[in-house]
Amino acid sequence: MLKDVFTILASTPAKIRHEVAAMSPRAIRTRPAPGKWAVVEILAHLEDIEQIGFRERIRDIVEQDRPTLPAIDQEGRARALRYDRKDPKRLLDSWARQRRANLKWLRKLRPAQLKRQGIHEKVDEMSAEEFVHEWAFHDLGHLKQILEVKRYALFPRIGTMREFYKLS
Ligand code: NI
Repeated sequence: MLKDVFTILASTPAKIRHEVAAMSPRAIRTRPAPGKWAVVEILAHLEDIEQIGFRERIRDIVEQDRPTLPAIDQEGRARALRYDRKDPKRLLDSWARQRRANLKWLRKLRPAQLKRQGIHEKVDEMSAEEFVHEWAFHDLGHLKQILEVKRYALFPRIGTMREFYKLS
């Protein structure tokens, strides 16, 4: 099972790179709706959260005794770090590089380490293993989100067939 999770973690950066490569620079920066992230902001989020949201939390759980894991204000970070102004190519390169290193590190964790627990500020107990699963779950959620942004962009042009579709 963990092997399948590692396969997801190893493959998402290339999948997302593939989707983004087929978009115009303008489409990458266009928000699908007010308040919803453009693709560049999703990429910046993935790159930003790779260490603080996942690797560092798992590391703290493995190295400390039931550490408290602070919640992350992702909308606040998006504004403060100007996700919208970042360069998509650099973000993808940096994220993929971090991911390779993180996977190498993850594959060395032993079962006893994965069972260890931390206390998330908002949701309470989380094991290292649960975080590894959430990491892959999070990856796929954002891959899906990027596909949705691409799908939404087509919506105004599908004519009266719009009747049959609901945008969430
Ligand atoms: Ni996210």
